[in-house]
Amino acid sequence: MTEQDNIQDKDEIKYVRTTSAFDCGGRCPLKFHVKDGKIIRVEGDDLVDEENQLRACPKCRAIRQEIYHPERLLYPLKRVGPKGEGKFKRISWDEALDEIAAKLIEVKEKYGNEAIFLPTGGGFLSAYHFPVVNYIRLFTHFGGFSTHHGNVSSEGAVWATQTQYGSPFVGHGREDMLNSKLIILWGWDPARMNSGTDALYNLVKAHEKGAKVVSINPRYSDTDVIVADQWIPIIPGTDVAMMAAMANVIVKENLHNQAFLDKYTVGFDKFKEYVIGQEDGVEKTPEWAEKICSVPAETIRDLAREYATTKPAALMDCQGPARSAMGGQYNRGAMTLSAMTGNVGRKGGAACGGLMGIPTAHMFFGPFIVPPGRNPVEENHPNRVSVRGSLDVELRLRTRVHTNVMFDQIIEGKEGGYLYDIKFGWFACNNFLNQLGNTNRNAEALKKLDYMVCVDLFITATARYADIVLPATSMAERSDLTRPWPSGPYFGHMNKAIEPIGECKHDITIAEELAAKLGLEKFRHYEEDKTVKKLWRNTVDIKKHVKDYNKYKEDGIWRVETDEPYVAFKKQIEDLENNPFKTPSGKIEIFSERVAKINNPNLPPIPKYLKTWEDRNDPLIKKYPLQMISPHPKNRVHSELYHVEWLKEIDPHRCWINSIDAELRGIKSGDLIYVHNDRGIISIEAWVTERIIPGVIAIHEGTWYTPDEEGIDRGGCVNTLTKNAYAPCGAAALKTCLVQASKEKPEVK
Ligand SMILES: Nc1nc2c(c(=O)[nH]1)N[C@H]1C(S)=C(S)[C@@H](COP(=O)(O)OP(=O)(O)OC[C@H]3O[C@@H](n4cnc5c(=O)[nH]c(N)nc54)[C@H](O)[C@@H]3O)O[C@H]1N2
Ligand SMILES: Nc1nc2c(c(=O)[nH]1)N[C@H]1C(S)=C(S)[C@@H](COP(=O)(O)OP(=O)(O)OC[C@H]3O[C@@H](n4cnc5c(=O)[nH]c(N)nc54)[C@H](O)[C@@H]3O)O[C@H]1N2
Ligand SMILES: [Mo]
Repeated sequence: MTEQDNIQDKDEIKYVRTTSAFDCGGRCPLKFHVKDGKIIRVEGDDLVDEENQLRACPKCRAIRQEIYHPERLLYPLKRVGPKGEGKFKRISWDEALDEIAAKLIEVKEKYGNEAIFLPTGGGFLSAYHFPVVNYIRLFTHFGGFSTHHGNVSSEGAVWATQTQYGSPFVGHGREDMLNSKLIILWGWDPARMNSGTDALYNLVKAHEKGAKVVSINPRYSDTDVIVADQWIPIIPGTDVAMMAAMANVIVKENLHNQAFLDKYTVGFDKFKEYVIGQEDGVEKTPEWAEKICSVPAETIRDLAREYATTKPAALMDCQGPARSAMGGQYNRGAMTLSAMTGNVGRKGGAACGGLMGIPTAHMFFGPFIVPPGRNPVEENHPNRVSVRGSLDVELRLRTRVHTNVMFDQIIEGKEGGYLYDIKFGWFACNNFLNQLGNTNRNAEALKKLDYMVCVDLFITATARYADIVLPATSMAERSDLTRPWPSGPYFGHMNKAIEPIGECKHDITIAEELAAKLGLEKFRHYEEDKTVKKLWRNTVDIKKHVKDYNKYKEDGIWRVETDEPYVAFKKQIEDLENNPFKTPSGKIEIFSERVAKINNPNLPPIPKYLKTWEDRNDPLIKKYPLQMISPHPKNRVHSELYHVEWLKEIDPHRCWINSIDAELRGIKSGDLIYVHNDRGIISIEAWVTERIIPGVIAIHEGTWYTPDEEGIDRGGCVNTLTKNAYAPCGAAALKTCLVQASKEKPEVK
């Protein structure tokens, strides 16, 4: 079947069914109306009855505005002004690639391949031809490159699930919520951050069916507005104190499922010693927790009893609170409560762990085009050790810098104790200047680079620092297979609907053309259309389910028929002997020997509440009395779609601030305020609301860093304020941050 067969003629309008590949938890099936080679309209799923449709999100509905945005990059550009200023001139592909190739050869000769730095990122991550893989191939052929470790997104949750279950596939099919009697949203807000295209719909249905919904969140979230029967506000970063207190109540009142714990877990006794105070002489009572997390002791007690006695109950944790200085403890605490109540592997329960992946639909990072062997820079590094199965993040950091300090390495290099001196940066599929902690410092780092290339669809905040910017095609100009995160199960098929706009190219082509300039003859070439089908044929996971490729392609989606929703660890719970957990003990490890061996008090072998820097105990709180959280935006995917006016209207960029904090500072809704700390100053509109607790402000991540002459970020990028730091478990600590807010302009340092 050809591309054309997929497109039917009807009054000159052709319909192309497809799915997006954003780095967000949804995967919306879309129907493009194409006329004269242009997309004139976008519709959602209409292939099945209303009840079963996967309704497209606002971002996908507005996708035309992104594809045809006047600021979309059309040609290769060369920087003509100072770095960061944003002045570029058009050049030809040949000129651009010749210059880049010459620079690469020069850097390699002068400094070695380690000086070439290749970060990954979230752009187009949910498609199989993940563009960064092509640059990995390219630089591997070229003799190697340096990169980073630590998924900026989910490292806390990944570490926690590896520790406790030995697997990140902890999700249930979303329909399984209809089997729950109690659903606890512990930092989960699927009305805002897409967490499966069918997540909110099934949550609402479960609520209508009678499930009680309780939310534990410093703010009254959009999801709470729709379904929460009870909102329990909590101080950010203190969840594990409340979890330990719930465990304390459950143990003291003998409400735990001892038979489940005996059969499926190891180390519960150690955790019990901690919660009843035998370990450190401090009993983790609800009164103890109240002083830390501000949740009244009675509320904790009631919820503990309700959670332990309502069966089945789904505790839904997520990744956000784990993207913090205490990192994975939060997910470990949740998993432990789930085991104590026997909710793991059960219909209507939840294994917790924050990742929510289901293996059939997830197709976890299986890029078809694999690099030709290992990266020589790492392979030959004297400090390289085998890290298979290790939970010690420091071992992984022997050959790679941590993601959230990658810019520090650029500034400080070997002299500053980092691994490499970086000279050349290749940025594609990320806007990391904007998306990693301490953006002002990140900008200094990019100014210091000898040479930088950025491949993107827009001149992003990061791209403004590049020497050469290369234009990439959008999802409408490509074909691919796409993966939903936790929902379904279903598989997506992206279908090319229009020809590349301007001189945009697929990242595969860019890598191939540069390989030719570099004389890398062995670099394999791929034809997009052919590889997509081959990809389907060679991927057992999809092939097993998708029997009719032509229909899959034509529909842009293949729904997998299942008798009942997927339940994580069902096999383990039904027959542990033949299906052990993938941990060393074969059981759920509430106490982890592997973690104990690391011997770091800030990385305990059982889940614990830990104090951190920039929490309310930090003396810095006197100067910066507000905790800042930075949830994901409902109208963007991080910084993607930032330009789209329709989406800006949905949710204007504002700082949520409680009336008590606002009044203290003379702030009213609509005021332009300054939010600041020692790392930077942003200006942003205030929104005074009771939907956030006093002492906490919320600003959505992803608006673009736009410093003025004084250095005040007028774009209101949260990471101008966050810290370039990581947790002992490797999580990027982006949610741990103290700030001050004021109407007056603070002194600019
Ligand atoms: N629309 C949209 N959807 C997305 C994305 C997007 O950018 N836009 N990004 C996708 C990606 S890459 C990811 S990783 C996921 C992100 O999913 P998450 O990282 O889980 O989402 P966040 O929005 O950061 O946080 C979720 C909730 O936690 C609350 N919260 C913050 N701090 C605390 C705390 O200390 N304790 C508790 N109990 N709650 C807290 C916040 O108020 C928020 O409501 O979303 C995905 N979906
Ligand atoms: N303060 C704070 N910061 C955060 C978070 C937070 O919760 N709080 N969340 C973190 C999380 S979970 C994540 S995942 C990261 C995301 O961090 P990033 O991955 O840096 O975020 P995006 O804004 O999605 O950037 C993706 C870029 O890729 C480009 N792109 C898209 N498709 C393609 C393509 O096919 N080819 C090329 N070459 N480029 C393409 C897009 O235009 C966009 O500029 O942000 C993190 N940052
Ligand atoms: Mo993420």
